[in-house]
Order: sequence, then structure tokens, then C-alpha cells
Amino acid sequence: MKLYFAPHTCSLAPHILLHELGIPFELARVQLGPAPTVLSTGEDYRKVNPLGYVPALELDAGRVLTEGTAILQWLADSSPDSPLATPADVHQRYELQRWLGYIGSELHKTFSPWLFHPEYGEQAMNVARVRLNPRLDVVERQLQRHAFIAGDTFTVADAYLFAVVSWCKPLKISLQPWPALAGYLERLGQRDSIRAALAAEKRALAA
Ligand SMILES: N[C@@H](CCC(=O)N[C@@H](CS)C(=O)NCC(=O)O)C(=O)O
Repeated sequence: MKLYFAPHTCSLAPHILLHELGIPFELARVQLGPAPTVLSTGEDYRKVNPLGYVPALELDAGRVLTEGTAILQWLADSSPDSPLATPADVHQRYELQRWLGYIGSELHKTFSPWLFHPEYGEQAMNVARVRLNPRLDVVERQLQRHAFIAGDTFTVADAYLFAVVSWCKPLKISLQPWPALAGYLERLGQRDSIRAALAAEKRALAA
């Protein structure tokens, strides 16, 4: 199994999950930009994902899965005995879907143009910054009531939330208004899976 990734992006989420589940995998680093390429080969990454987005997961059968939330759930369900597999309980299942949708459309895609597309300009970035506040408020309220984003146990949505909200630091967004979120990031940052994924990203950047 091969994970196409780029350091400091949402591909951190499936990277964390691969460690969490103990699934053997290799990494292929993608250089994001106008013409994304897999650095080690120079090959055009759009052959893997036509939009040039990370993450993509090459399955052992050679098929490629794109879209972060599908990858996360595919990985979790490929270990059906894991507590990370899709919950059987209908309420829990849709609570998880709710948060995956929320993180993807309300958080990730508010941050994303700002981070990866400076051509959107300063005005778009200022709008994104303002729009983030009420969206982080929603997360804060949930984390005041629960240890994890979809309830009281770690789920695939936590891997995704961790990856996305970690962007606050490089963007110099203070987490002071969201203390439960700040504590959550601190706590999750101690997880072995997250430490291992971040260490691998660091090694990739240094290589
Ligand atoms: N819909 C895709 C979006 C993934 C995405 O936005 N990836 C970002 C990194 S976090 C990216 O590759 N951006 C490159 C670009 O926008 O050109 C998914 O959810 O997997």
C-alpha cells in the first residue's frame, strides 16, 4: 500500500491512521504546486490524482483511492475488528459522518485555498480567517462536552481534525479563544501514531 502525501497537509490524516491501525505502507512524497510531481521519480502526479490533490492511496491491487474521507474510512474498515471501523450503531455512524463532512467542507476547505493558493489574494485570505472563527467555535463546544470530536473515543475524524487544525500554528492563528481545542491538540499530539507520522514528515522534509 502506498500513501501519496505532502508534509503539513491533510494527507497527515491517513498517515496517522495507517500508524494507528499498524498497516504496513510506503510513502510517496508529492511536491504541491502548479505542476505536482512525485519528487523521487519526477513523474506527473496528476496521473494518480487528476486534480493534483493529496492524499491518494494506492491499494495493493494497484487501484488508487482518492478523497481523504473515503481513504480514512476504507483504511478503518479494512481492519474490521479495530475500534476505528465504521460503528455498527446508526447514531454513532452518522455522528461520525457529520463530523467528517463538517471537517472537510467547513474547516479544511476554508483553510485550504488560503494555504495552498496564494493567488486567491489577501482579500480571500482575510475572508477565510473571519469565516474560520464560528466554525472553530462549533468544534470548541463539542470538545467541551466530549474528549474526541465524534464522541468519547478516538475516530478517523480525529485524525482528520488534528491534521487540519494543526494549520493554525503556521498561520499564526492563536487558539486562545478555543481552550478545549488547544488541549485536544496537545493531547492528541502525544499519541504514538501522530508522533510517528509527524516524525516521518519531518524526515521527508529533511531528505
Ligand atoms: N477533495 C480532496 C481535497 C484534498 C486537498 O485539498 N488536498 C490539499 C492538501 S491539504 C492539496 O493537495 N492541495 C493542492 C492544491 O490545492 O493544489 C480530499 O478531500 O481529499
